[in-house]
Amino acid sequence: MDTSVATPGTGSSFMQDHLDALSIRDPHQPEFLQAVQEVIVSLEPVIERYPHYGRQRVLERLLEPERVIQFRVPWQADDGSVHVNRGFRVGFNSAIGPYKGGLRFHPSVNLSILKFLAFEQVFKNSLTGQPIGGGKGGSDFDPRGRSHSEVMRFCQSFMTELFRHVGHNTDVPAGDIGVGGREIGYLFGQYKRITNTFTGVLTGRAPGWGGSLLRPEATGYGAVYFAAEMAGTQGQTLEGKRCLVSGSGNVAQYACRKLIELGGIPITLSDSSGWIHDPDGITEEKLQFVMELKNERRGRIAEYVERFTSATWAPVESEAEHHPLWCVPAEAAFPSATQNEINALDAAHLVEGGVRLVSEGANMPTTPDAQDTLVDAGVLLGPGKAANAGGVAVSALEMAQASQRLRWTTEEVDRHLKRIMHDIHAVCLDAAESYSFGSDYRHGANIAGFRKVANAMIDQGLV
Ligand code: NDP
Ligand code: 2IT
Repeated sequence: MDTSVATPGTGSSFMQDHLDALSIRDPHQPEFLQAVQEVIVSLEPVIERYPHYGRQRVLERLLEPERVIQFRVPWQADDGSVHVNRGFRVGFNSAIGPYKGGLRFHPSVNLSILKFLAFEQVFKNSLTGQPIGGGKGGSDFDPRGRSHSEVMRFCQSFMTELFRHVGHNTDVPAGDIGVGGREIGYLFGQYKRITNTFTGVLTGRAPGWGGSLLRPEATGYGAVYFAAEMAGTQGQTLEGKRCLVSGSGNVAQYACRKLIELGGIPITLSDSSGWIHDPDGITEEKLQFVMELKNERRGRIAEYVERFTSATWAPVESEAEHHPLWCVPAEAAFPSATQNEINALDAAHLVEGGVRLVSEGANMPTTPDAQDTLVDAGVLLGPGKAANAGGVAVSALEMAQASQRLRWTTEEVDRHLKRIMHDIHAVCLDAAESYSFGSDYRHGANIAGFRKVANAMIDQGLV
């Protein structure tokens, strides 16, 4: 099939031509197409300014993953029943370093979702300033309700195929939804056993066996540091600001902790069953309860209101037109659950409720029309590929520590994380301004992320 497209930079059909070509190739990958659309919309002026990008077809090459691996993952449940899941690893781009990105275990996982995540990761990783390419993987395995031994057997089976495709200089996976410290442990154990090596093949390891201090905290902390940078451009801080946080997993928990530390007031959390509103604010003590509930007992956020009577819980309908969490009046929002969790109606509610700043802890949590609603209303919007880059940035620091066989202190890692988030913010603003996109961080992140990868691809020839 000839999927070639018109020479870029030739007018307003630039984006449409690329999307049309891509939708012919991947008609059933809506999340991937959405992620691509969100990036291409920023790149036309870049390709006009640097025509060799067009001649070298850098964008067309960048839109095609370098490799996609799919495999069978058979495993046995505690009751003896046999199950088969799908495993994936997408190596999207290795121009600036080995593939780097998380593994997601969730029943919704498919190739479209992993390609969108891996594509985003290419730009995010470039923005961190660290030498890491972009990748993502995972499985449609649902860890919810599974025992520790079932999760262990699943992870072992998953790694029994994945091991031949990854490596500390080739592809370095980490966590994402449904994959935390427990899963990384089981995956690492199996990799070590099969390969007879102890290397930094995975990040998010426990500090006792090669992990970096502050890696669990890094994504949530980074999203709050990014928000503080955005607020700083208006001469403001996060102090006293009521903050809507969605999700109640890794990113949401540590976003809450850093908000509390900086004087912000997180007032909501959620999971896929419902959401809580605590108008008195989620304090460190309440957060400790949430962490024990979600990370140890693996319970539901509904239990929060049994313990803290100041709060209310409400269920969410998966087919609902909007999510009521985004109707709560507040000054800032940290979507930290999953993709497309804020639609245009939710965005209108955020604006009506007084939100002036949104920092995306999750990947692509805001639909494109919702983003436009926010930006048009003057809301400062930190896109996920910039705002949540702290997690992968500290993963890269974990790789550096593993190579050196050294361990940095919490203070050292935090200093690096703060600096990296500060730099990403500055680089995004600078790129947006130099292409006349004002202070629209979306364009800045896309352009700055793209330039570094595109230049590396050209330097390395047609590979
Ligand atoms: P966790 O698995 O720790 O937590 C995920 C949270 O989001 C849970 O509360 C979960 O609820 C909720 N959630 C997941 N899927 C859905 C859904 N389809 N609908 C509603 N709620 C949902 O994952 P993380 O906190 O690590 O990841 C959250 C987001 O942050 C993701 O978008 C991820 O890609 C992104 N991210 C994560 C990084 C990391 O370092 N972990 C780095 C950068 C981005 P339930 O328990 O009911 O499923
Ligand atoms: O989306 C992400 O950036 C992550 N899930 C973290 C990836 C990583 O390699 O730490």
